[in-house]
Order: sequence, then C-alpha cells, then structure tokens
Amino acid sequence: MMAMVTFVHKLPSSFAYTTQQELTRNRRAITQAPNHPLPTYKLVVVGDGGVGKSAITIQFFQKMFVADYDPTIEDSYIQHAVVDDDSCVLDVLDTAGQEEFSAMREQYMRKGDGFMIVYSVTDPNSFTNVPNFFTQILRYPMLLVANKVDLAHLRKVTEKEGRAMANRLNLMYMETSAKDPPQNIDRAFHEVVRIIRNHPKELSEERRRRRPKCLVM
Ligand SMILES: Nc1nc2c(ncn2[C@@H]2O[C@H](COP(=O)(O)OP(=O)(O)OP(=O)(O)O)[C@@H](O)[C@H]2O)c(=O)[nH]1
Ligand SMILES: [Mg+2]
Repeated sequence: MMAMVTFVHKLPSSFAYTTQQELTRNRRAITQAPNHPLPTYKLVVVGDGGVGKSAITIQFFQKMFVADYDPTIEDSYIQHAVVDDDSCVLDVLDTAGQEEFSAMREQYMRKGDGFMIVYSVTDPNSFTNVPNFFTQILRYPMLLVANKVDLAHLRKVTEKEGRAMANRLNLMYMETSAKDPPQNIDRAFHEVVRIIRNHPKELSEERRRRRPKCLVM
C-alpha cells in the first residue's frame, strides 16, 4: 500500500468554507506535528450524483465501502499521506452531484489544487456530463475517473470510450471501484498529487487568466 495513514479527520459538511477559523486550527494541528510544515494539497471530487464520489473518498480515508446512497451536500476530509516517498496533507472536498445542492460549485472550482472528475461506467449520462465539469473547473490539474468497474454486467461506457474522452480533454484516465476489494482508489488520489506536483504553477495561473470572466450558458 502506498499511503501511510496516520490520521483522518472528517469535517462536518457545513465546515469547509463557513468556519474557516476551525479549519485553520485543524490544519495547523496537522501541519505543525512535524518540525517543518507539510505541503497541503486541496483535492476536489466532482461528477454527477450517484457516481460514487463519496464511496471513493470514504474508501480512501476510512478503508470501507458505503453501500447506501446518501446524497452529499458537501464533506471535507483531511489526512496525512506519503506519495512517492514525500509526505503531504490531503485536504479533500467531496462535492454534491445533485443539482439542488450545487450552489457552492463555483467557489470550489476556484479553490482546488487538483480535481477528480468522476463518472460511473454504468451511467452514460454521467459520462456525457464530463465535459461540462471539465469546462467549469478553472484550474488544472485533473484526473478522469471511471468508477463502478466491478459492475461489469451493468457496464454501458467502455474503457475505450473513457480513454477517448480522456485523450480529447487531455486528461489522465483511471478505472476504479470503491466496492471491496477496492480497485485503484489509493492510486487515483496519489495520481492527482503527482499531477499537481508535476504541473508548473505558472500554467495554472496562465490558464486561469485566459478564462473568460463570465460564461454564457
Ligand atoms: N458496485 C459499486 N457501487 C458503488 C461504487 N461506488 C459507489 N457505489 C454505490 O453507488 C451509490 C452512490 O454512491 P455515492 O458515493 O453516494 O455517490 P455520489 O457521487 O457521492 O453521489 P452524490 O453525493 O449525490 O453526488 C451508493 O449506493 C454506493 O454504494 C462502486 O465502485 N461499485
Ligand atoms: Mg456523495
């Protein structure tokens, strides 16, 4: 296993952007544990409702599969991790896929250091929606995640189609299953960290500057 998990914090959903003071206090407790502060990467998990964003995130942080579907409003998780021998803090925002909870979308699209765009291979609509999430995200880096690959008999979006979409959008692609035994869950989070680490900061800034100030939908 690549991750050395030393602690997990699940922050209540209202916590992430409303009680900044508490978030800062929590983060300080984590980053001040070693003698020097660790780099913190803010990862944001986006995608349609029901594709498995929470299941993926909870499998990564708590090593368990949540079989029930409880639509998310917004949840944050913080955890120490070691990726390629380098320690860091992962601050992960599990977002709402359901439209009625999507009011915070614009804010978190601006705040992430890295994004996972998740779709379900059993849900073609979630696949069709991937480019919408792509164009809403104002910052690279991103990883395209095809989830629920354990449901082979229900699969409607092939690996070939997934890879073609990733190529078209110039994204890395990974197939996952949050169900036990999990497939590629740790690898997906670690891959986003790698993409962030390898991505020149100036490019993100440049890309953001070039974005139109308002989008006509
Ligand atoms: N078989 C299987 N089921 C999964 C997998 N990932 C998620 N599920 C199930 O799919 C349903 C929805 O998963 P969630 O993780 O809640 O979906 P979500 O993307 O967080 O949905 P919202 O919070 O509404 O955006 C749940 O019943 C999960 O148990 C997977 O990899 N395999
Ligand atoms: Mg969820």
